[in-house]
Amino acid sequence: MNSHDILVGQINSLRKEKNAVILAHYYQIPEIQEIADFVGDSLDLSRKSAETNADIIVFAGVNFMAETAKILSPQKRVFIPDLEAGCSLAESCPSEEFRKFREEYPDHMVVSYVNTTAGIKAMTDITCTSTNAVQIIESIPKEQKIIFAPDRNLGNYLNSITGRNMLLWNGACHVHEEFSLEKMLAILKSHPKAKLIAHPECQGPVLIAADFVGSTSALLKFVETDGGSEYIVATESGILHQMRKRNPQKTFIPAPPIDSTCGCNDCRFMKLHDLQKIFDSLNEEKFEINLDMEIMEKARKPMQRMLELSA
Ligand code: CIZ
Repeated sequence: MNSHDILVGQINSLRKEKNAVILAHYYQIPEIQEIADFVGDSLDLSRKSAETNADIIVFAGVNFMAETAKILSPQKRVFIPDLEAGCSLAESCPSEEFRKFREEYPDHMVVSYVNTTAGIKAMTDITCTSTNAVQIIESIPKEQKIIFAPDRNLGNYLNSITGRNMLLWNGACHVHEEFSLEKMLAILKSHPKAKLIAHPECQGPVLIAADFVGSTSALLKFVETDGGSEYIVATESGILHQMRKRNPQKTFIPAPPIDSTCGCNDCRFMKLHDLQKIFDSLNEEKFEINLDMEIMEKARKPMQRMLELSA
């Protein structure tokens, strides 16, 4: 047995002994996706967190996702393998600044993307993910004014799809902002049969050039059902693992970032986790997510509304 198999064996024993589950986002490294009890996007993972009978959830994702699991399952213990796994998008929307912004528009309701801190969720009327955003927004009467936070690219895209004029918070995800349209067009030139598929957190010109735009789950579904054979994928590169696994006959090319030396199409926060840290998290019961009770109560309501609407 090699050291990887030994470590996986130890993780398996611990998760059984402690009645724990490992939830992993599609942006995690392949080794983690392979050992997780469940792999998915934020919406799937929120549902799993709310449903699981486990006593412990080890969340291989970024902080806001582990917080979401705690908010939906406050009686469970939720751990994140590396405490530094933040999210540039969630951090682009600090609570105090957002509170002031919201106070300037008292007649607007707040729709926030789940990629926010618990503090922002507590000031939100309904959350959404990139998978259900159109459905959530279309459930709101047309005359109701809306603030959308925190991603301006997703917000602009949603305005164009739904015909709304939502007021947008000026936040963005460092991974999706960094893709180079010029480099993608150059790849398309040398791979004329390839299709460009992009996440709606990408900038407008990338979305206009894309053959298909969707959340990670929608991108996965698209490549499984589409007749093409080659795809340039403009989102975090972790998703390529599931794409290749489910479609071994097709070719997937990660979209390049502007600065190719910075490796920006990998989220450095998502990629902080590894198998050893998952083992340590289970073994030493670290790092536990603890949130203020009042914030959790307030943050749960917009999430439950979202889950009910997208059931
Ligand atoms: O909602 C999520 O899980 C994220 C961050 C991306 C996506 O589209 O799934």
